Amino acid sequence: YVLFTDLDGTLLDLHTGEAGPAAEALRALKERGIPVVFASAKTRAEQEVLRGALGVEDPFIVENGGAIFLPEGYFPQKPEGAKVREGYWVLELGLPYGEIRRRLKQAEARLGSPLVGYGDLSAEEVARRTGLGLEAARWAKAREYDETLFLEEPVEEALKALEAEGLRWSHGGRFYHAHGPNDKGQAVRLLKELYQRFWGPVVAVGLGDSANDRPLLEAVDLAALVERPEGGWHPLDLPGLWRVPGVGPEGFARAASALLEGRWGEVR
Ligand code: 2M8
Ligand code: MG
Ligand code: MG
Repeated sequence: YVLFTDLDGTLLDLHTGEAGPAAEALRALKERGIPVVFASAKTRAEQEVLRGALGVEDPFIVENGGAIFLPEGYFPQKPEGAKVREGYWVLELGLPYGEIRRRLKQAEARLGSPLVGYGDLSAEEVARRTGLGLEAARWAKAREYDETLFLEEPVEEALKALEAEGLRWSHGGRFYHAHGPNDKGQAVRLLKELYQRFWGPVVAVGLGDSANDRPLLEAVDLAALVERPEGGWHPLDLPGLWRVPGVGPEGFARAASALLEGRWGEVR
């Protein structure tokens, strides 16, 4: 097994950012040699902090599939096309942040009203609008492949303006994101192929909570949604999808134990 998981609202409580019971589940998975791959809208900087705190040492997918970071030497050979950077092999699937920002400015001109993203705001302002602490807001602002936007409803015109500039968008549970042609699913598929090439056949397991997890859940062999804080599951429908009881990290922990105990999908 290789477990691919979303962070906010899945491994982490959507509001407090705490892993709670999921921290223990991560230890159990590690003990059994099951890699846990974070697949999130969060930046490399944000994920590095979490990896440190939670003792996770596997590859990770940043900014809605913008890039895959593999610790250098994780596989016996550097994957084709990977760049060596700061102790990582990096597979880039997205557009550079600077290019996204440039296209957003063009989309703004097309739209005739501002498209406000993290790059337009101070860390203090990002902290205020997201509820992140100031330091965490700085890590969230360290974007490389995706811009988080504060859009006001109705969003249709704004999203059309992004598309007209060749950008794609996703919704991360709280915010809209503008990015290149990437999504979490492409990154998951590519990384699964690498695991299979170097380790042999693997069963890919995926956990998520919201709309931007659809591509991830479609890319795996066993998919599950955890509950949302408002109760119930995101209205996603996929064949074989397991709707795990338990909000965020509670659901994560339950799904992880089920996997380890060979009773995946049994609790409803
Ligand atoms: C944004 O991502 C979340 C999902 O993970 C969202 O869109 O709801 C990103 O800016 C991320 O980097 C940041 O940590 C998070 C804070 O809530 O918001
Ligand atoms: Mg989420
Ligand atoms: Mg996410």
